[in-house]
Amino acid sequence: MGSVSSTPTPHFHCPFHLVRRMAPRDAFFISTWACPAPKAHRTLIVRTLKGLKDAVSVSVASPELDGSWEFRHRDIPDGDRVVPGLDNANGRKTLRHVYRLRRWGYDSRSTVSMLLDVERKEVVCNESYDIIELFNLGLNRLAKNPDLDLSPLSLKKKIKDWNQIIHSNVNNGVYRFAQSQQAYDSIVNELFSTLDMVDDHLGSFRYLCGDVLTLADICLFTTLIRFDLVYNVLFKCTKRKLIEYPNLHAYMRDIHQVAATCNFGAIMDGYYNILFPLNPSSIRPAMPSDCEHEFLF
Ligand SMILES: N[C@@H](CCC(=O)N[C@@H](CS)C(=O)NCC(=O)O)C(=O)O
Repeated sequence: MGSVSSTPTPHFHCPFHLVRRMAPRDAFFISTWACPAPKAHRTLIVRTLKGLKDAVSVSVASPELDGSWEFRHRDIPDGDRVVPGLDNANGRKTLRHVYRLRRWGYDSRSTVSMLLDVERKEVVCNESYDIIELFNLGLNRLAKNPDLDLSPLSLKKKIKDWNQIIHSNVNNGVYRFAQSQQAYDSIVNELFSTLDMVDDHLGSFRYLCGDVLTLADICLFTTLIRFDLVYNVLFKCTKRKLIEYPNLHAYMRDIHQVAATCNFGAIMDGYYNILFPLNPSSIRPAMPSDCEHEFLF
């Protein structure tokens, strides 16, 4: 993660009907760079909401300057939230080593999130959206909240439509910049006109698809929560701050209270220390007080 690169293609998709059959207790281990990485963060939120903490253990890898992920302790107060640490499930030093545990080896990019079947030493999935769908319904017999459905059949179409908009214009939008002034200008406009549109929408609805929280909200939330802390400053998403959007900001606070899995220290440490070309000094900027963590509760 030494630089901002294109979204890697996942190699392991998981049709969850298949995984469900092979899911014995405690067989899962999800390895993820939890807080700095927005896509990995989704999986932690759904794991928490579904009550899968006992069934799915987590090891959090730290990003390194050479783009690899390492399991090592970083001095970040956890405030009861997931922070980078050791790989307790396999005792490996890097995520690449964990990928290579599989019988057939692995030579592609070692991305987070990754779900490993610890017993069989097999990578089950490394596509975050597949993992959250799996956690939502595929592991219900292990979940403490089996009745919670974040992707009900009646809302599937709406969720898909929102995901499409959010994925390209917002979630990936904040990363697609910096090739040229012209590219930057058009991306910035796309990003902010989408945020304007969502802010308007949230003036009439609590969540994207109406009054229930869905996977689409979780995918939007993990970008929003990083917006003022990181993207606004580091990625030059400067047209507006998120706190200037009244509905979006209230929505973000609302979801944050339901799914408090963020560690702001780990988010800032990850981006400002590691994205070298964008922040050569590694200096972490001071935030206005209403962007601080405590303010969100
Ligand atoms: N399609 C994947 C993309 C995951 C992804 O882009 N992971 C990034 C961090 S957010 C990563 O691990 N990058 C390391 C690399 O590309 O080598 C998903 O959503 O799970």
